Amino acid sequence: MRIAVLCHASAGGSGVVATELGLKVAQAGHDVHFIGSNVPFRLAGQTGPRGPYFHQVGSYAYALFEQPFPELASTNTLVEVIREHNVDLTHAHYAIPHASSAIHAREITGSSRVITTLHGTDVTLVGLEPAFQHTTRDAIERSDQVTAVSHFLAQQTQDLFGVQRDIQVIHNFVDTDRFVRIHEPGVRLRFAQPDEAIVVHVSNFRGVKRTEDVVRVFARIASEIPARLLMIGDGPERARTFELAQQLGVIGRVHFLGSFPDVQTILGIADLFLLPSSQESFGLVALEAMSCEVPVVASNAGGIPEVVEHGVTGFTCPVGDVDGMADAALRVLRSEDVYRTMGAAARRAAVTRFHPSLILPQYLDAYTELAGRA
Ligand code: GMT
Repeated sequence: MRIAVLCHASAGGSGVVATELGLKVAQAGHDVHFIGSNVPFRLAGQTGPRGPYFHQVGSYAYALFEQPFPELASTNTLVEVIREHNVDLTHAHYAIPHASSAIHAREITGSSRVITTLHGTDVTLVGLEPAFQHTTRDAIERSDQVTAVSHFLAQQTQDLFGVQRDIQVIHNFVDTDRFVRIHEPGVRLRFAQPDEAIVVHVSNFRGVKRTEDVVRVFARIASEIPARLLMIGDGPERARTFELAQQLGVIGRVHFLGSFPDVQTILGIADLFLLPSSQESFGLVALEAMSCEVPVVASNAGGIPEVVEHGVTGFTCPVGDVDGMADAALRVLRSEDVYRTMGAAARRAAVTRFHPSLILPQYLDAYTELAGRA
């Protein structure tokens, strides 16, 4: 099959899923064409003359207009790719703007079916804004097939937009060969003394990630046991979060490491992963931590409980329950037994429920079915 992929290039879960899926589909022998204004975060260095391919969307600014028209440019590039490469279907990650562009390109070309994967932000945050409500609903309704990354998100989409159509739930997956425990002691020693616990958070530091809660939970942990917090990522809340770490007197134990794609290099040495988000349709990074045998303490927002099993692979608490999360974290970090049992259960869940071999066929079946439609 020949598949076009539209996704966001920035460091966010949807771009990661689109990239990891596209790479696996390409490995399975299909032609995959990524289309975007920039190479997606985790795709850098992986495209080539035998695919997967990357086609850059042109940009055009004209003095008369306040803004360029990026969605039209993206649709235009997609039309070119569909025609030049006989694309069978377009996989749009996000209802807006990508599914809208893909539907527009389908209308122009009269070919290339559209499969849309909803990731959360497109539905529960941006898509709900009055400025985008009609276009989001239209994109969901007129896609040929729609998938959502959790049962929670599928239900939310139906409830919030009154959408009647079928939404297939396909959970995200993790590459369990790449996301593994790192056993060399030297790697841990770069960040922590042997007696210190390593707590990790990874996100794009948007308000919904509640990164200040991460620091508050950590401050309580650090007041009781030796520990370090490694903060990976960057975004609008970074400065405020840094300031809070200073105010709480833990800044010497908190390391802001910035944003980078190979997060397994840090997750592989973590003892605990924190994800206190106020909204999360799935929580891909929690799954990546679990694959590295790391217990997760998270909020019970959205689809997180479909990933983190309370009391088994970690603990989930109500959003904002800093004390509850700190107590849960200390329960894990104080007991070698709890830590090892939960870490092993986390890895087992990643392998038995979210392995690519379980998830990839679901997408390939959906692709085959769509490509076969007249
Ligand atoms: O929240 C993020 O980090 C970015 C966001 C995105 O849209 O790229 O992630 C969403 O998609 C991920 C992959 O499916 C999910 O794991 C995240 O839970 C989801 N974020 C939200 O729902 C807020």
